[in-house]
Amino acid sequence: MDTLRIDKDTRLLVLTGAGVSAESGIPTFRGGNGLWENHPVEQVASPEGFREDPSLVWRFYSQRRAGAAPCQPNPGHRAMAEWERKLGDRFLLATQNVDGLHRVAGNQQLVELHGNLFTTRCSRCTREPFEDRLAYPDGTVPLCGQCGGKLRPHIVWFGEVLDERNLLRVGEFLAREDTRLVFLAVGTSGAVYPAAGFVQAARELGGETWLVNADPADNTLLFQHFVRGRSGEVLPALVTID
Ligand code: BV8
Ligand code: ZN
Repeated sequence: MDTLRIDKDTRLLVLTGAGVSAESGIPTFRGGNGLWENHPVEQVASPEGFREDPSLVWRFYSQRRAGAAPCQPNPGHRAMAEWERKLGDRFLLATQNVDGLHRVAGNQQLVELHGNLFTTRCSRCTREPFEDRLAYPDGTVPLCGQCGGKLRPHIVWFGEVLDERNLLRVGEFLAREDTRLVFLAVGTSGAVYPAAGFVQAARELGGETWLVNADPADNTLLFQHFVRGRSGEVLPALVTID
């Protein structure tokens, strides 16, 4: 198997998707054919879906909270935490996952591009998003204690823009000139933007590009290296850090 060597003059940007949490027992999007109870995920994970049927959306997220709560990081998550410990500020992890397992594994230089499953905010007032691990009973739409508005998961839905600060952090790490860039994508089908566009940006900046995935992704051809396999098995041995 190819190995990815990171020397003293190199920085590493990692992008992860649902595939890295599959071995922790969290279903992927592709695995379910993009469907949840026959609803296209884009439908329940969208502002339109919430406007039309907020209790359906809360049932979707409550089920995912209940499903994800007992799950633990796998060797793939732990390998990325180890890389951060060794590389310090020459490491950044951007995830599309909302399960929070990277933080549990110990990563702190972490950008949760699409939000967090166990955080809630108000859809009306500007109160701070807050930790909320509750799985609400079917049909319940929790209301805000401050303004009475509907509460919603603090998650980036389809059709909603990502937090500018998160995109800026990734953009600044990509554009640094003090070291050589390596971009590694893991467990992602490369179907959802803007995350799926990071590899193109890395290439344009002369970065070396790697993909670790169980199957070919929609953008496999944009990567110089494709290691086919399960991230929990591949990642621990993939990277050597000088
Ligand atoms: C936005 C939170 C401004 C919700 C998510 C450009 C072109 C085309 C479309 C667009 C575009 N720009 C914007 C869009 C629209 C849209 C988009 O990309 N649509 C797609 C479907 C075409 N993007 C947006 O709406 C974004 N907002 O751009 O705002 C705007 C708005 C409108 C129009 C223009 C601009 C917001 C996107 C974020 C949406 N929220 N998640 C929730 O989780 O509930 S996205 C969600 O789906 C995930 O976070 C993730 O991003 C994506 C799923 O992809 P993956 O994580 O890759 O998972 P998947 O199951 O697909 O693949 C898993 C892979 O792992 C597989 O390949 C499998 O082989 C592999 N695997 C499995 N097991 C393992 C493994 N690999 C290794 N080891 C294993 N064990
Ligand atoms: Zn409120």
